[in-house]
Amino acid sequence: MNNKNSDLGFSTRAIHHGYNPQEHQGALIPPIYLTSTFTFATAEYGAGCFAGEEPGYFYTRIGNPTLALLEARMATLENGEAAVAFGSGMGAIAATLWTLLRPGDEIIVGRTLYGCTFALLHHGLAEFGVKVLHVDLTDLGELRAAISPATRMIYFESPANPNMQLVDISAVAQIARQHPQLIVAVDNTYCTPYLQRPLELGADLVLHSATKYLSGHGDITAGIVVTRQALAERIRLQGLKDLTGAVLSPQDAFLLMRGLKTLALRMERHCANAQAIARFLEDHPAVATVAYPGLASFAQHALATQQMKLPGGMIAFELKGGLASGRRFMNALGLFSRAVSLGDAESLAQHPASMTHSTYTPEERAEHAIAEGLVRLSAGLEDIADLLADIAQALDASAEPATRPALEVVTGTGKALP
Ligand code: 4LM
Repeated sequence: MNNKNSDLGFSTRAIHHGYNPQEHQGALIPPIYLTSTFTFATAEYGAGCFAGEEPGYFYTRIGNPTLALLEARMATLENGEAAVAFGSGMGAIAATLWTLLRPGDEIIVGRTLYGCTFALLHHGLAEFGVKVLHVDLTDLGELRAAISPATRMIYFESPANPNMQLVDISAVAQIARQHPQLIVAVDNTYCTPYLQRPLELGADLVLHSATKYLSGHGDITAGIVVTRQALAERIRLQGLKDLTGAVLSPQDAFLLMRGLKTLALRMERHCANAQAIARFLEDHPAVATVAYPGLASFAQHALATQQMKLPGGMIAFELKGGLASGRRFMNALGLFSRAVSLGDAESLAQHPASMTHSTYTPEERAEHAIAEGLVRLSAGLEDIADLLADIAQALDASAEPATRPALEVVTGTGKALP
């Protein structure tokens, strides 16, 4: 198989890129290099490796052939020069920010971010002298006004976790181009490169929690950064090697590559299921709001169509009965699991204000557009009729007991699993 970033299609590269069985005893599946260290033929060669003068592996925290194959595949799928793998999404984010920011620097971030990213910025970097500025990136005038000579990075999620707000990646990148010191970093976890490729839209760096759709089976934690070669090397040698040590295990890199092979197929199904669920919720009388980029009613539907291949597998919605109804809805689910994380084969439901975004204070959630009653769904790969039936019965059970139809069973338990 040709190892170059060629004209081959997305899935072909996800399955074959960077691997030639004939170089590995004919093994169809790449071997796992399950080793923490590598031997040196001579002391001089080992010294050369450490000095960066010899090619070759010397310690898995810095590099490993299994991790290198995963990194090559992620780089080609995001259409970037190089990638660095990490033991979690937070490992990737922390290593990148600690490498690229110094005391006195400023970072502009989107209005809404995943809870632990928010905590890293405000309880980590800010306490080490980095100024964190939240900007509504849908207002490009506000962005222009916020950039100062000390700004080093613009960092955001699109769609944002959990409220689904989008950012026009091309527009932000165009503004950033006028400031050569600026790096535009996009957390592409919700989309994966199958739905959205920020580097092609002008961003400098893409990050992922590969725990989610990329691996796709809820059995590992992993993270990835894709960017230019020189920047990737800096992040590897500082952020990964020295500042966090957040290395991915070769076994988990293998599972992640196994997940990548079916990424396109899975994303198509996640998106189709989410679209059907969003439509169902929108038409239901108990539902107050639904945020899903594939709905015509979604405020940024046009932008979604422009920069995303499909609208994704995540939905945020609120019930008319607010938080109390949301809790009853969640407790009544039978097929959906009550769990954080996303992008698994299993459909998941969680409550951001008390779970993934409990790192924000209630006042901060209000300021950052995270409603207390918001429920987040990750549409899995199950049959859509079963998912809709589960949601329908849980919505019925979410009504206040006094307002439920008289003959309805009040236990509110979900559909039992076999
Ligand atoms: C969750 N999310 O939302 P690790 N970036 C984004 C994320 O959603 C996450 C991370 C980074 C959730 C986890 C419990 C947009 C995580 C962090 O969990 O460190 O792989 O990724 O449910």
